[in-house]
Amino acid sequence: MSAFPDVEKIRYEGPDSTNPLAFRWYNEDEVVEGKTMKEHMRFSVVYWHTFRATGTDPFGSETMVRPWDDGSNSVENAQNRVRAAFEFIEKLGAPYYAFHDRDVAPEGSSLAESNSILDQVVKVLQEEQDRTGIKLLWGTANLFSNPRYMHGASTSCNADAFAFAACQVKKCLEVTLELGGVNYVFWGGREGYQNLLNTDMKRELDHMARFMHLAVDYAKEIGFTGQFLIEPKPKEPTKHQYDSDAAACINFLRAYDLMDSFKLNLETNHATLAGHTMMHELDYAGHQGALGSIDANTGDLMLGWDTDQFPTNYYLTTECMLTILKYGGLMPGGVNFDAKVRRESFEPIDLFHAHVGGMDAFARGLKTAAAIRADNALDDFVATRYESWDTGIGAEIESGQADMKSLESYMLEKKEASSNSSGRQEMLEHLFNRYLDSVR
Ligand code: XLS
Ligand code: NI
Ligand code: NI
Repeated sequence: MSAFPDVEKIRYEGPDSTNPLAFRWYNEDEVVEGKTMKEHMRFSVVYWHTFRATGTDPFGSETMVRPWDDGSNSVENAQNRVRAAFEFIEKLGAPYYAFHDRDVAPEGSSLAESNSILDQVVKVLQEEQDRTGIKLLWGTANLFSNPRYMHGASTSCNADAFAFAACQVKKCLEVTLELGGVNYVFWGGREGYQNLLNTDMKRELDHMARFMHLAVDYAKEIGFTGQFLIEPKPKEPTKHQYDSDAAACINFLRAYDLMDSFKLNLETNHATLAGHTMMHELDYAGHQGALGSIDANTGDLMLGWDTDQFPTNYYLTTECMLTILKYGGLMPGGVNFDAKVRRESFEPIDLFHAHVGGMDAFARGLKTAAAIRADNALDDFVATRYESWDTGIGAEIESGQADMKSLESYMLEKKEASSNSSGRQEMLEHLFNRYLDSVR
């Protein structure tokens, strides 16, 4: 039985198409900077929002109409849902998907039962992967929904919560390996605090690092060679999450000797909550050699929480792709739509509208970014802006030849620093718009 009987495979029809269920920009075989769009973007659909979100909010109940889902926690329903999910992803033409253990399979009444339920669903995930060629971008364990994690998982004051979470990660790593997943993500949903009066922050951070080391060691033991990723987010559900932004994560990874094993999975709405732009987070991770993957979405600047909306803003997607290209792309990550349709967009077809719009926005962002790069439109300006560092005193400072005394003699002789040149921000913003206008 088809879950989406009225939808055909989404096709590329070019920029002049007025068909809302066609791509105007995402042409998977089109080559940009030597790679196809499909290889650049590695689009991925998330299981949790797209197949598990019911439309509840703190003030209202379910709104989503999902005819393939009987709403029960049975294994059979979970297995049928997998078939509906793969029909959706295949018709959309996304090559990847991502899941939490608890979104694909319901939790049982004990660890053993939960593991066995997960195995029964993984069997169908494997069948559907084989049937369609769709691959797993990443797996992750849900270490935040169950009440046992109310104080955190690896950072809980309750050592048993840590132990249970470790078992969940162990199992989820095994399953991710079995399904050929290319990454494994840690998003520290409750790894933080609500109040420092009851919190031993140092001890919690030490425990979180221990947890990550256990995962890295176990991955080696079972032969999982996928990339480990941490996903920064500053708050929600906790007041403060330890993985608050790219810089905080990288500091944590360095301090606990985990830099070699981890990269970052950056999410746009999380960047916004941290008071940064996504471009900032991407550049920070990029220049630290830690750019892994992205959770593509967008927030609402009027609202202070993770609204997880689909990205449609070309300015944003161009900034993202400009920075991703700058650092050589997202291998082995991808553009993962950690985004959900609004609770008012309750029909199954809205899932297609949302993803088609997001994929197109990113594809156009890629083309615009590539056009800017082809002309060196920003790079040349930036190179000239910093040219005082290429020779003379600048080069001496960069190479470590200068010291305080040599700098003093230099400036005593020169008397005053050379004059500055304009940053030309407004000119560059206008130039950026010109590329947004002209891309076809
Ligand atoms: C929540 C996070 C979550 C992670 C996966 O805000 O974005 O969905 O991506 O655990
Ligand atoms: Ni996310
Ligand atoms: Ni999020």
